[in-house]
Amino acid sequence: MTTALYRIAALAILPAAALAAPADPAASWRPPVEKVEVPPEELPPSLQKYQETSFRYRHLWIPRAVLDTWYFDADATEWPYVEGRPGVTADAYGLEYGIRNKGSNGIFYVEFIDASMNSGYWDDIEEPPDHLDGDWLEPTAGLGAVAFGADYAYEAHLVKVEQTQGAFGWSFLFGGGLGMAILTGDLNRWGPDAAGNPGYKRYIDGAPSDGVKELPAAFPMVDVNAATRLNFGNRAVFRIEGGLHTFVYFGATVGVML
Ligand SMILES: [Ca+2]
Ligand SMILES: [Ca+2]
Repeated sequence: MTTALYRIAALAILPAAALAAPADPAASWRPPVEKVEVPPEELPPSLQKYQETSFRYRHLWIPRAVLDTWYFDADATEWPYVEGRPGVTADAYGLEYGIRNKGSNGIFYVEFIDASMNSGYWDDIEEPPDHLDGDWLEPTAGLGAVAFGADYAYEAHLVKVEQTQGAFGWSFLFGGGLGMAILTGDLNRWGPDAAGNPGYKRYIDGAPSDGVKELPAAFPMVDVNAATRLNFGNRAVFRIEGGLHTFVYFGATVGVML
């Protein structure tokens, strides 16, 4: 009986003893893993994380070739009005908050898009052409949009700031993003009347407008961006950029790094 108890006790102790036994140091020795924690401020400047606040300006437009898809212009045979179709241009003034890390940039923006379109005659394309059924459109003073959105950009460093002892960096950025624009202001509209007077004649004659043109209350901002960026001493940044911001654009951004 006591022998059996000893055996049971031995069976219970054996695994515990095996676990407790000191491992053969020669068998288990591995070179220690060198896990060096570099403090973020000791990373090379081009690898550090930064925040940035910036002011930006962009000139936006819709290329005439794109508008030609839907509207006749002065080069159409029998274009009836003395002036050609107006251009669609705007100036956008925005604020940005940016966060960067190595080659990645996240940019959040809010901006006011101020339309700089002249009033004029917009003749829709149809077959056979009817050049007298177009609209005279006159923007109100506040025509534009308030836009906000987010962009991602990959950054390729040509000159890293640490290569110039922190004085200067130069990089290229490529990316895109999405946003939303809320339309402001209106386009007053003069169409043709039942007597066959075209919209431009009714406008010149001082007839009251037919109301405002139906426009979407909001539209998406679709961004495809290419930029070159100058970094002055990891303090100030200057970017020149262009691409697609729903409209075609080029612009510049000046900011401070935080
Ligand atoms: Ca028509
Ligand atoms: Ca037409």
